[in-house]
Amino acid sequence: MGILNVTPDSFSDGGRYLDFADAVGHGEQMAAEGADMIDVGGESTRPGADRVDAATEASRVVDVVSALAERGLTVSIDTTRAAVASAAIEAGASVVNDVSGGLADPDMAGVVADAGVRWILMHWRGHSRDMQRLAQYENVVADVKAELEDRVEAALESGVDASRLVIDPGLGFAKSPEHNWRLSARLHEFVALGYPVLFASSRKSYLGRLLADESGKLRPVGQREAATLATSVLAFEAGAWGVRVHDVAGTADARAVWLETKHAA
Ligand code: PMM
Repeated sequence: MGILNVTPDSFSDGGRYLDFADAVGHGEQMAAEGADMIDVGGESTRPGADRVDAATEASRVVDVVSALAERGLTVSIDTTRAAVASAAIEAGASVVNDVSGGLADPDMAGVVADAGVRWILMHWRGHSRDMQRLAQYENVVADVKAELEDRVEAALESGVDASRLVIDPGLGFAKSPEHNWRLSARLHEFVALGYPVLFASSRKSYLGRLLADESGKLRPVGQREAATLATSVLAFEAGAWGVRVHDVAGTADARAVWLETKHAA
């Protein structure tokens, strides 16, 4: 899954794809590099980010979704809002990537069920503004699994077909670096729940912290690519269904190496 943030303030690519032609061009490029789907987002979810209103969010994404879908690409819409998901589905999106796992908007389940689209349920405890204070767990793996299972249950009760669901442990969302590492190390336990698992580590700050210099300064966002690729290969090995990344070309190469090694075994 290639990331296309049509936002002024996302932590890695914020501001780069606000222009319509740049956004569509980048989506096409990621597809050519091997992305099976393009994840279009119009609201930054970076820790501490302020929210934008639904009309602004929808206006950023709808034309881009429609242009990519018209070109035959599979488009996912990264939103927690039912109205934005609905507009994007209308424009041709066939996947809803909901970082709130259906918690932020009570109407989301109905929109997804009616449209019959895929729904990525990410583990989430609150909006970006205050999520880091919610990073308190008894046992992070058990707690995140249980909370995700609750979201799956709620989705099924709302009439969403089980075959449409994908789960995601939500790295960086109400998680400390230690939580992210623990969840990554035990990703196979999420795979064992029986739903496809999406892993989304790309350029996140826990990688910047691991690779900080001697003074403690985080490795800059643009220099976290090799670390991201390493986490993606580990996720494939753990059985992940997909990875959500900025660098599609590098990920496709890393996946080819992983696949060839698997086949040679
Ligand atoms: N992370 C971000 C945005 N969307 N979606 C899913 N399913 N999982 C994630 O971990 C996730 C997401 C934030 O990263 P970005 O600013 O690079 O888009």
